[in-house]
Amino acid sequence: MAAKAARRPPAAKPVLVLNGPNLNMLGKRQPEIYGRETLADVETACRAEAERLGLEVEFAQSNHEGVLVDLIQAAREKNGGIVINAGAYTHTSVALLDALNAAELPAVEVHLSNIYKRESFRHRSYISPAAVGVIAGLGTQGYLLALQALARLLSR
Ligand code: CA2
Repeated sequence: MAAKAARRPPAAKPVLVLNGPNLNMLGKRQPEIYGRETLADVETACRAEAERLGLEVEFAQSNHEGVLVDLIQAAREKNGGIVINAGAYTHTSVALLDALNAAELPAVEVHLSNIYKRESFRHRSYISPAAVGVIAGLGTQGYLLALQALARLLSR
């Protein structure tokens, strides 16, 4: 009889840290809102935190809604959870909401700024209904807190 293929438990799959439009500009413009750290600095900090937590991470950024949908669709098989800062698509994208719901993975929504302190159009998130939790206003620390939350959820 053929041996059953060993399946990796979901917790062993890497967490996808996904960033949306304009987040590649972090640290280069509007430091008064988004701080001085670059997206490369955020990736470095996430990798260090992930190592401390015993998680693997994959980091991605795109300015294109369809590319973000593709990455979320692929995550359903490849990843154990998602940390997502969807940037401005947070406030507009039914496509990202649908993709996150279809992925059926724990997702934590992160925003660097406190979106509730800003313009009213930023108060509405289309993707929050697909998230296990939302972190806003804590700068880049929000990504690390999101990884901590996922590490705990995935270890259950
Ligand atoms: O606070 C956040 O993390 C946001 O997701 C950032 C988005 C914004 O549209 C959301 O309402 C809240 C914007 C990301 C743009 O990032 C830049 C960073 C530096 C310079 C220019 C843009």
